[in-house]
Amino acid sequence: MEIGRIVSRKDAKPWRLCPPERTVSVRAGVNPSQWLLLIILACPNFGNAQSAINNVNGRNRISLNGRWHIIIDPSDAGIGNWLAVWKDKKPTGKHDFYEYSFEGGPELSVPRDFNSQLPELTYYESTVWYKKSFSYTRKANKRLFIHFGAVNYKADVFINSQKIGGHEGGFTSFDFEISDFVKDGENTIIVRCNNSRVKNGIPGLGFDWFNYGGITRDVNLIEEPASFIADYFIQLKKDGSNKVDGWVKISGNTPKQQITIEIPELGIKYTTNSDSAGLARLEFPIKAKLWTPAAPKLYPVKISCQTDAITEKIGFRSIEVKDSLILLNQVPVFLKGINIHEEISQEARRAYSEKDAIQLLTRARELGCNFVRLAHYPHNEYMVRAADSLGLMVWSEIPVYQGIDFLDSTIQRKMNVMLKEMVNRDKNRCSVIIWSMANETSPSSARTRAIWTLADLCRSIDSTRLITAALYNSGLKDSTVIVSDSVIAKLDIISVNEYFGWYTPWPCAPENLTWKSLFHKPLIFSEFGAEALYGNTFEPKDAAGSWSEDYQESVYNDQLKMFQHIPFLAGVCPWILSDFRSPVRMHPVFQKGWNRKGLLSDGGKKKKAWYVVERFYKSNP
Ligand code: GCB
Repeated sequence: MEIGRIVSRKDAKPWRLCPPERTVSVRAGVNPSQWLLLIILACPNFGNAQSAINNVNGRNRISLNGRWHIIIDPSDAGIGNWLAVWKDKKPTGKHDFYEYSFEGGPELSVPRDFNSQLPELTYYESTVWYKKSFSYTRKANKRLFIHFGAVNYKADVFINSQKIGGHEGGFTSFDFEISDFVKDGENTIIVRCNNSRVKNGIPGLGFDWFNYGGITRDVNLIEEPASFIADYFIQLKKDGSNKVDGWVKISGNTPKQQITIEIPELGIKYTTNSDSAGLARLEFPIKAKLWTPAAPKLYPVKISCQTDAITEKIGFRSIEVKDSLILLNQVPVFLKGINIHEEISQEARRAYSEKDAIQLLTRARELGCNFVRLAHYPHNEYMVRAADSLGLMVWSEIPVYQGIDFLDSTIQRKMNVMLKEMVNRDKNRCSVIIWSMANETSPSSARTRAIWTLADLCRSIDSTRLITAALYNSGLKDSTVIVSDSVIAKLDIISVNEYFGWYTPWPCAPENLTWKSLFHKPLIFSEFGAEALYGNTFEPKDAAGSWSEDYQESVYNDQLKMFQHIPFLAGVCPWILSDFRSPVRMHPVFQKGWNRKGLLSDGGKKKKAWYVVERFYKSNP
């Protein structure tokens, strides 16, 4: 199965497939790059990609969360025709038996990773089959979709024993129209989830986090009218003109409709018309209270057409770079950040709920942050929605991580799909200010070409945000670091992961280390830090590279000394909020399968370095 690819049967209604008859004619006042955007968005299935329905919780939905029957299938035998687990056959007599059964076996909670639910699945990386039944009554003029928040890493979905599609990629949402597959009465959904590492997967074979598998996010049925508001983009333009720029997309048999956008608190009622492709462009002035971390104002916005209406809260802000400054609403802002993995360390599991999201982001606020980097993959939608309302700017990233083979011919298309899936879901979240294309990719011409392609694609579908990629810290000569990676040419922000004091010894006193850049752009330290086992007194302070809290604290103090001397520094982002599980961290005393660079321990306790960061953030408004 290729990443993000719909394998809908011929007779399905793949509403996101770009109909062959769809043509886009050039209208006056729309420039070529805007048309590229419209074409991409009018055909969300562009490049075989699948873009999921967004604002799921704002739609008419039936949750399929809860207990699901499972079959653990380590050798992935159930997919073959001999066993054919998706057929869910039941024996009819003594000589008619099947060597599997969902009934009588274990159950798991959905959403939630499978590894943390059963001891035998702790380090499991292969197939688990999931099954759930639901009853449904078909309705005239209604369409039904099944939507998955995420399945790590590959999913194959069967309704009533018929395959309806598949998806590759563990951190983005996807859906299928199942109107023609459901029947009145009881229906069965079976999902084959496989979290095996894949050489040409994204991420690839090696990564420094726990490979939690399964149906890790919400599952919903979504019922829509025959023609419905499939998608929309409503954000403030970048240029400080206080104009909303965007579009609305209708899916269905009455694509030409009058579309209305209402923002009652601002007295706005804007109308426009969609074209024969169901697409309407919007542009209108707005006098809103702009969203900031200190005052994260969100407005209820209603989007309606003759056949459908949908509401959600949207904030308005602009984000730009000017020389080496990042400007939020035209005012320079310093990003006081923290990296976060999507994990509840105290329970050694993937975060999956709104409560989890609020717990993680509340700790970031407590630290004094105005910014979070959601590492290293798109997090649950609850995170970005909570960031909107809690007032945290967000960096969102696709898992193009370290060992990706940019020479592999399938990689670019997979990355493009994943990027579009990430942007599609969160494009209306004002908290998201940065899209990151990658983390720590070794410089090569293939890699630079690939990231530039991603950056161009990203700009063509969202011109309102900033683009970056976290880079290795290279270019150290004596006591000077020269930032020179050519990939930066197409990025808005230079982001460097540096581990002076941990992986790299300080070449001189931190305050004497000079940073120079070949680019006139803002710099963020997207990672820095050191490991410490909470409460560790085993290693004295003076033992170099020790795992003590004191050593970690001293690394942070040294980093602050270095920051003072970098005029183009626009933000910092320590690695990381909390200790996190990572099987590659094998030190038997200090790590035991955990990366210990957290400012918080796996039990949620503050280490000494926490206070260094907190003081720095809170004393620098
Ligand atoms: C990095 C990676 C991050 C690792 C971290 C570490 O540079 O981006 O994924 O977890 O270093 O702790 O080594």
